[in-house]
Amino acid sequence: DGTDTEEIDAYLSKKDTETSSDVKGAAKGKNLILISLESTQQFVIGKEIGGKEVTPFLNDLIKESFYFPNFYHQTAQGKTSDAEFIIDNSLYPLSGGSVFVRRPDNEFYALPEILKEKGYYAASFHGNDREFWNREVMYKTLGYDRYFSKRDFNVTEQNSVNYGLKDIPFFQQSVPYLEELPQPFYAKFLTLTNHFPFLLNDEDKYIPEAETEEGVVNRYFTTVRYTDEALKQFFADLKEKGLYENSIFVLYGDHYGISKSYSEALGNVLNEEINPSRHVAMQKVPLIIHVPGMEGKKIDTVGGQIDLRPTILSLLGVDPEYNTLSFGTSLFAKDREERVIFRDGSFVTDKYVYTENTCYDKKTDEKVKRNKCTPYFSEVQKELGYSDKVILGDLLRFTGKK
Ligand code: GP9
Ligand code: MN
Repeated sequence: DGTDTEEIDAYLSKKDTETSSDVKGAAKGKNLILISLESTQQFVIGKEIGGKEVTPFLNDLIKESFYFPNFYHQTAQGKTSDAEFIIDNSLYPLSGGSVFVRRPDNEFYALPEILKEKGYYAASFHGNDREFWNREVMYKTLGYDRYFSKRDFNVTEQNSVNYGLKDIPFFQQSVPYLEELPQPFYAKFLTLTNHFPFLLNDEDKYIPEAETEEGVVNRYFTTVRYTDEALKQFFADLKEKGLYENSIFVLYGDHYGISKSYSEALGNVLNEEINPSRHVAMQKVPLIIHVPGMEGKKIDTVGGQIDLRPTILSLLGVDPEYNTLSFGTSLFAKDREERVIFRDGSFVTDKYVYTENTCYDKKTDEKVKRNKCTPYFSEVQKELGYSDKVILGDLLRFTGKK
């Protein structure tokens, strides 16, 4: 009810660090192109397999982009849909199921709705069936004007693999649609090829597979490499069509691709032993924000998907008052609290990692006394609890700006 809203508002207002950013409004009025990189974890960046780069295009793009090497996914059972939900709403996912499936009738005040107030058009692109993750319904709730899904693309047996349309034809076929959108637009692209169990036709393998005892781990790097190629072609197409200069690009990994059960094989490829603290580090996903014309910069701040909406709004120069009931803070803000909270109550700070009821030193990954982590406990629980209240109590009915 209203009391909850006030209490949560009061808590969240203490987080606002917007004023200290120096890129605020740097991309005002530009198109926003968001690219969700299916199952892409940060360890592929700069990595080589058989002497070949796994992400040659991204490695180059990073040099001319804001790059956040300490950025984590925060998804739970809703996987891709959780990532979409977190980013558009700056709320945590639920601990069970997907908000897309469980709460499509809620009132939200999501990124598409916010940007539409600034004259934007919002569309999502994805080569799978439109009902998957209840997107067809939830996208309307979140304010998307148009969903380009499988039925909008030419999908054949030849140009698909695993869940659907391969990433290269997906981007190729999307460009003509993108050209027709009213500008400025917010366009979201969900890649698909790098999905478990990472299947690929031979002609799409640009690098050899890794050599461990787990096929899943071995194939993972080749499918990531394929998506990298798709991105390269997409950027080239956008430049040719004149859509590049007027746009900013936000590329992020949606969640892990290699689950805990493959830790041993993954550890072999990465030359390390993956203890619980390192397993948390494996939840880092790439975050690349590319603003044509702006110089590249590595930003080390610890953050997560929940911080993306305020980060994007800041860059686009949208007044923070539109960032209603937001649990994140702009990654560009200099005085932000460095912390990321996971759905299961694990968390990472600038110094510590807390997971499986154990506190670790982040630098050494060694166990440390529990009392190093206890000061964060109540805040972590409070934050997850408040976010749940917003979703389960449908609190944006009372507070969303319309
Ligand atoms: C399917 C795509 C992948 O449409 O979102 O689903 P995931 O299993 O990663 O949530
Ligand atoms: Mn996914």
